[in-house]
Amino acid sequence: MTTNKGLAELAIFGGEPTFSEKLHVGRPNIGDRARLVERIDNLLDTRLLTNNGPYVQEFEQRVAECVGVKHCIATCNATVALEIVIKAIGLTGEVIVPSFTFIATAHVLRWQDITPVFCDVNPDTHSIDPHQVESLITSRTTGILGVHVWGQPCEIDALTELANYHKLTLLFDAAHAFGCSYNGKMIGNFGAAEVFSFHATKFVNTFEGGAIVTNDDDLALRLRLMRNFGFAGYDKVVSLGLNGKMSEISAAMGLTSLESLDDFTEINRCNYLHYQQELADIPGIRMLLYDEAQQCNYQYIVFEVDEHRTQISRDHLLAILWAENILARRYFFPGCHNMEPYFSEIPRESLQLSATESLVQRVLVLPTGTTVDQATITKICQIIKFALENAFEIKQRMPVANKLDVKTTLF
Ligand code: T4K
Repeated sequence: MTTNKGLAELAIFGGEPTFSEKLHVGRPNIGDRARLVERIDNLLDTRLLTNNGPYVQEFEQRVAECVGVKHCIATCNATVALEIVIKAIGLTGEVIVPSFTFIATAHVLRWQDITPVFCDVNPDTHSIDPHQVESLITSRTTGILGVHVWGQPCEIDALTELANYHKLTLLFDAAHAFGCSYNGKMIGNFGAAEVFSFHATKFVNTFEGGAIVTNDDDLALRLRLMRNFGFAGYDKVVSLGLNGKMSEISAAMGLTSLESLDDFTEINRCNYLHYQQELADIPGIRMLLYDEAQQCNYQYIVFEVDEHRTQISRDHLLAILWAENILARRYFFPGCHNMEPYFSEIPRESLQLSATESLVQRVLVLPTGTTVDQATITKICQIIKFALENAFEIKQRMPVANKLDVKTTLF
């Protein structure tokens, strides 16, 4: 697709898709395949498949070293990690969370009969707004669960001050933020504990996986017990617990992935810079910029589409991209408060989420990672530029964007 071609060549109007294979947001990075296979061979030979085996222990050690934290407790995924840490800390009543996050952040609270109290975000950074957090604190509030959305740290100092002043527990959902820093200190060292995700779609992955990191010795002990049914030895159960263990094959993938961490980050950074260069200075398109003075993993390429200036909506653009086999995503549409069970339970008038409501209509996340090269990014950006240059005619020819059916079949 070049910008001097006609509208009819857009796949949405019947042209050939620009890409013959689907381009995904979150296509997994693999790393050194031979090294992974070697590790898998070894675990098959030793028949140590799970239950805090040697790979899991080594993975925990490596993660703790990367982050500079005392304890890392690896888990089967970040959702279970959040559930365990919430239980271990004893949160109850109400916990303040952003609505602009993946649904897991809210569900882990509600799963334990804790009310997630949805807070708005700063429209510039997309992270929880500390001013509104303060206004949402009630006598039932026991904690604040901040989310380092896209790997951008929350306003940690302000949240820490608030939590200390009101004697609340501060936790961070750092699912996106492994390998990122705040004021020179690695994410993982803040609040009572932080939780990383190593899901397949994260730049460092363990197929499925997560980890809780903390500098609190007592908490770490309780977390370890709770991750393994509360077992403190054979036949000895000393606390409530569940099965939150990471398997050896996941840890083998994690170790292999960590060995390529610098390469993955550098590829993400180059892709980020390339998108930035291609789509700079386009009216109505804002790229979420990372603070390059900090360590960043650059794993999400996030744009906001301001329909008033571009003339076509984010959803029009999304449909155009999907037709070209570019499976851009509109994370975190429609916002947790608009998903069940929250949508039916929470009275609309009690919510003040104007920045969130606006963001869920504007955010567009584009593909990056090791499977995306710069030539691909150039083509993606050409389509976006072409769509914006021809916004008026495209809108005439397309059905109403919110009636467009974005297919859910991804493979
Ligand atoms: N907190 C936050 C803030 C989070 O963002 C998340 C997860 C969590 C907590 C919970 O973490 P975990 O319990 O998952 O560890 C994806 C991920 O599934 C999810 O982990 C992630 N956040 C969320 C932001 O994104 P989906 O529903 O978009 O995933 P899915 O299946 O559409 O995958 C994205 C694309 O990646 C697909 O188009 C295809 C491609 N893909 C995916 C997988 C799994 C592959 O090519 N191969 C694969 O194996 O949620």
